Amino acid sequence: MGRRLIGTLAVGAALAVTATLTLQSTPAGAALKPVIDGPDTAKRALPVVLVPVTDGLRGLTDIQTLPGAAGTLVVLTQAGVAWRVDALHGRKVKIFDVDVPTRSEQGLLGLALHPNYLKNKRFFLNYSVQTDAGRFTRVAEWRGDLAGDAPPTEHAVLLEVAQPWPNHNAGQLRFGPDGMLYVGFGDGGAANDPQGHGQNLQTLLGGMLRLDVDHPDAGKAYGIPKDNPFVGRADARPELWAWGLRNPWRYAFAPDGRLVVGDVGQNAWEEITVVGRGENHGWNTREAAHCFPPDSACDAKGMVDPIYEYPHGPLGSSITGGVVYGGALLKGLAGKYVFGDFGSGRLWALDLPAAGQPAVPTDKAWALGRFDLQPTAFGLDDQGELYVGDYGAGVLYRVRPAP
Ligand SMILES: [Ca+2]
Repeated sequence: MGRRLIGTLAVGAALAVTATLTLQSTPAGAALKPVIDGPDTAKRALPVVLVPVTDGLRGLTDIQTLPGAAGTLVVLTQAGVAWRVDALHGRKVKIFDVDVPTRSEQGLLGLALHPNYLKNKRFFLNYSVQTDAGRFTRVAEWRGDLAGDAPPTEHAVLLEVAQPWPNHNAGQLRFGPDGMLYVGFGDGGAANDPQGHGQNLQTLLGGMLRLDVDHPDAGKAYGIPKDNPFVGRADARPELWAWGLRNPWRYAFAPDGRLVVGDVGQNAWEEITVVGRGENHGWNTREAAHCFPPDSACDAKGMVDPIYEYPHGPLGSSITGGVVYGGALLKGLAGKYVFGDFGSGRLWALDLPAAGQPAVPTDKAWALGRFDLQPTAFGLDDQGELYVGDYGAGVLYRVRPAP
């Protein structure tokens, strides 16, 4: 790619515009074309192509917008490297790395910039730690300029939560429109939630936490927001905002402020759920909108069902939650929630139901295509344009309309 640009530029400055177009339309490999097949043929289609931006990102785990520089992203890999990617030119620079275990779903899993990052250079990381004492999820505040040359450093540890197994660590971090940091935890791992963390309010596992990183409580690196639902209750952790989650691997806030979570299912159902204050999202009594185990007569009283679900099978086996599209290139996707499945490589878009409306039937999503892809993360650049990361091949793709 670089050789091609240099070669074209060498012909003369008059070709510089051509060279730029060539660079943007044919980076690092051929675009992936959509296949709409199987159960997706019953859906409305919005086919897209995936144009490679850059490769060398094997084990890609997170894609975040870096404000202040057009088309710039921060991309994480499971092995612990944070890359700065110039998506307009397909270039990437290693910013820093973290020494992490990578067995199963352990690793460097999520990054969130403080809402005032451009001024205070504070950001937050979610990564795995393994010591003689066991496995942990660490959420830590880091400080430094992600656009600069000096590597940032860890400033304070907010949380270090024991993880009984190496899977179901969740890993996303997001600031809400309320300025609070939302930290999702899986159920601790193995299968079927053997220790019952999902329905236990005294553990952070299986929960969505809400932390105030600007007003720390005495002796802590974060504060408990006074309006968290379990403040003052002896039988529940005050960090919890919601519970009953299995593995909220990826989640994001919609422009209307709702927290939209892709909660990975067990053996039968994948789900998208809107997580609100004090809500019980069902696991391990419910798998999406169904009793768990499937032959049980579960009591779902007080539990919140997902807004969307799909069964395991040709559609997939492991949801990767996405983002609400906010760009200009993909006109059909405006305002839609874009997500995918890690197992099938299918991408979809959903019109989020109005607040308070019930689950959307499975045929109401839009099919974007099936690709040779293991999607682990979706991201938006500063223009709201959409990217998706391939875990296995380590390629970052820009999503474009199909010709
Ligand atoms: Ca659920």
